[in-house]
Amino acid sequence: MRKSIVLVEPMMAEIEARLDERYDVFRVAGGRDGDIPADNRFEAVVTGGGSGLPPAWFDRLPHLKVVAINGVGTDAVDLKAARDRNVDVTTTPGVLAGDVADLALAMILAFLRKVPEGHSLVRSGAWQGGEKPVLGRSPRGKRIGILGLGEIGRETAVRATAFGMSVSYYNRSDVDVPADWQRAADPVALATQCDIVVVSLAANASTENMIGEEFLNALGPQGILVNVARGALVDEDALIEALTSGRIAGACLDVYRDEPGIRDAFRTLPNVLLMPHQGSATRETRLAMGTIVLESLRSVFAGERPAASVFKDDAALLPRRI
Ligand code: 8YV
Repeated sequence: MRKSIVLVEPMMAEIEARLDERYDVFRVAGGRDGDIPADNRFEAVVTGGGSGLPPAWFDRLPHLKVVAINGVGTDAVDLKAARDRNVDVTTTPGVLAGDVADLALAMILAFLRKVPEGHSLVRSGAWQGGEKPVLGRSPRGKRIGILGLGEIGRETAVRATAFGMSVSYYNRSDVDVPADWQRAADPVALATQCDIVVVSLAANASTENMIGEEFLNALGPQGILVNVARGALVDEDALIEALTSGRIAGACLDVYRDEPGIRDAFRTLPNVLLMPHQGSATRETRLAMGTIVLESLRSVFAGERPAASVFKDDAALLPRRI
């Protein structure tokens, strides 16, 4: 009998076509739990890292075997509830870190070199009319701080060195790093010693609001905050205050606490660069992610433990790096 699955977020057409070939796919736009029929035989939910799974679905889906996340963040899925019910949870490891790091660097360079401002100046005709562009800042010699040295943080640091930046990092556990990368004692120390801090930590109870007033004060009036991880890591009230008062120079944000909703202030402040959660959004990477999702579903339905299961070891329920 064909398996029935729930698809929470649209995927690439090629991947959705494979899903439709193999399974009966029930599409729930935006993860509204009211849309799930009471009497259902859904055995899998395919969802995004940000969308996850509403907790109530565990009760609404009595036949659920796997939550396949098309991403690496597990913060929007209750892992303990899944494990208690013997529901596997899979992610897409090993394929997206490079793209997320590329976006972090793209935003940093765009911010420093005033790419959005220059684009608008030319588009509006103001440059042709004689208005002068403002000077940017060079990345060379800047100190970049990586908050969370997982795969994404590491890829970001390597790229930053190519633009002449020196690397500091904060990571809870010991990690092997090149000799010239400096380890900071804690996140505030990292902010103190850096010009730019990139947030690349997983969101969980112990990291929520890690970027608050104290951190932002330490980053200082020349400092730039870059978030490619999760909005929940940042106290957005404190960030808006710091951006408004000039206690930090700016922020480059790809993620927000209530996506796709964002705080009004972010839309009007001149010193922010905004992206709509596009870190992993390239055709190549989304294809690779979707391929892992397809393989995870295949293996669960074949009675195998998927290679991308987060329950391969007991560390799954502990705070982790991304
Ligand atoms: C994706 C993500 O944008 O990996 C994650 O956790 O949030 C992103 O890669 C998302 O999973 C697709 O919705």
